Amino acid sequence: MSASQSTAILSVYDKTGLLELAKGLHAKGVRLLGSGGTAKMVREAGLPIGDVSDITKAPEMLGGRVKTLHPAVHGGILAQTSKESDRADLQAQNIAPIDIVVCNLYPFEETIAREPAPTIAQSVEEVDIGGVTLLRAAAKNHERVWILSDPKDYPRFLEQFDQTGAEAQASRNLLAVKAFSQTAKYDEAISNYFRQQYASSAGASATGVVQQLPLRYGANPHQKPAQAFVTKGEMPVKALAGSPGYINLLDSLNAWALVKELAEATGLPAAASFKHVSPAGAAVAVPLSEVEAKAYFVDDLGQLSQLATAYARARGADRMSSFGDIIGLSHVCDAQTARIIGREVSDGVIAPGYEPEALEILSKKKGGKYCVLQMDPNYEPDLVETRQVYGVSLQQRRNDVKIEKSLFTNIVSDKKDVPESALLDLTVATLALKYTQSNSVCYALNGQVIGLGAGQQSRIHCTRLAGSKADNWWLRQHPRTLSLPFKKGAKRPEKSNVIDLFVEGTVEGDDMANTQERKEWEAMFDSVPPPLSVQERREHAAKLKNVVVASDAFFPFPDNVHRAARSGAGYIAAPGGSVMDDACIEAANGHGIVVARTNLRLFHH
Ligand code: 93A
Repeated sequence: MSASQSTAILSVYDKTGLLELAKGLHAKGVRLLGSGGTAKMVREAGLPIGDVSDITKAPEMLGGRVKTLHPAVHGGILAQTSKESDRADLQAQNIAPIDIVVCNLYPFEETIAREPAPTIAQSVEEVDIGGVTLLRAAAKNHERVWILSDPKDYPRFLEQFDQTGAEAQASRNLLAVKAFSQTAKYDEAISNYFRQQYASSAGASATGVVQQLPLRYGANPHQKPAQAFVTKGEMPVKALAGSPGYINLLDSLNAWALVKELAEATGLPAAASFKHVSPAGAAVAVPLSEVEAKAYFVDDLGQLSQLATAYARARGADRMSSFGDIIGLSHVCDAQTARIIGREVSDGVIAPGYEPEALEILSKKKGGKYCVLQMDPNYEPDLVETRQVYGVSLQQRRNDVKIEKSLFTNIVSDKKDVPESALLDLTVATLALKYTQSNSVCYALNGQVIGLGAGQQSRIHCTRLAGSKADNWWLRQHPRTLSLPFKKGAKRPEKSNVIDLFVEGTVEGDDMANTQERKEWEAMFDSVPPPLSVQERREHAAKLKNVVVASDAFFPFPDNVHRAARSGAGYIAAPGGSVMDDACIEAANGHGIVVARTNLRLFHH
């Protein structure tokens, strides 16, 4: 071999394009060395190629487990030939530098996806060691070494190999990125496989290294398999009862984040009721009035614990939306909170712990299928979060911004006074938005969400939706709603539905007379109540005051402010930044509304 002759090591599982590449390299005077099968194929095509064992002086062994793992190979790849000491090391060991590495790996992912599933022993044999080492070593030394990890790159490489200087370096850099990404993806597939085999909650709890939570299915029942996992530390969520699905866990983790931050920001126990990855309600433990207790169906329970109060409020915000919710609790769940949960239709609960009696109550719910999740309260997520959409990874810094009272000090309206109660509500509303699918607008009062518009493409639609929910919430506290003459035995969800139709006025019109829906509605009463008149609605609406309205992005037009005012808005918090900011503030001034400009956008998806 001449001193200037380049050397390439070829070791590929996927032999696509191998012969064309070998021919091209040979034509450029490159010395070829190959591992067993690779060398055989090239040789049989009539091209000169040596065996890796020519330089290692050791045969492939252990049935192929050791082919290229040798200092003669890796010294040759890793040497920085610009360094005198490296050159001396190579010379002392009689090792020649290697300039090109061509490698792709055993098909681990394809193997484990096979039907019937391979045994663990069969999968183990597909874990490539030497190939990964070749890729990584060559990619590490990309200052000098070319690493070809994808047959698609061969033709272009044959042109690039003639490049020199910065141009060649730029090509090597990109090839290195590709190789690093390939080993990362390969290792991810391997760790994922073994995590599923060994580290699920059933198998690993004894060893204390549970990293995986099997999920019943993905977003839909046909999306199987599904799992949740962490790649470092332990899984922060444990299922004490039931088995969550994918959306259950999405709701649970968002609900936990929200209640944790609510409790931290306000110093009060907090609760949230989640559906489809947005809160239906969220609240902190502000004592309930008698009217609220009745409207929230908890007036039979007497004095409530703080946590039970927070949950009663969260659940009471929008009872229709909370049907089948995932509940988040900031503190250890007590028996009273569990009893309230026990009699509602719900899918699961996440809390930092459960008193024994509470756990007993919840574990019996839904015939034992109710999801009781325990969250590690000390868990801190990584600052960077990654997800995949349609095979593409998206990465961002987690939204770790803290929502505190100080966010609401930049008052831009004529009216300036923001009392403590409004500051609390602004905090609750803004934190709720942080965990609500955008666009979102939130109305809050008495430490709780009273109307939340989520996932709307238009802001005014969002403001209207949230406003109509707040109106509905308020009308549920109308004396006539509170005293609806339900027939005996009406169930809680049935009552919620009937009340909803009553306050919305849905079944009143002449066109509804004699309809099936109207008949079913009437059948729920001992005596059918007359509808709420326009006058009654107006008088009641006028009593709703001091409502806080927060928006996850600026209001583009004053119509939002006018709509908020119709549902008793006294305070608005929004980031600002619209060309219409001044017009919006003007509108707020007209209604006597205080506006806090937060300069903080809170989109969430
Ligand atoms: O079992 S291994 O991890 N041990 C090794 O030392 C080794 N070196 C290369 N597998 C090893 N390889 C892999 O062999 C390569 O990644 C490539 O996928 C395959 C090529 O084998 P052959 O040339 O015998 O077809």
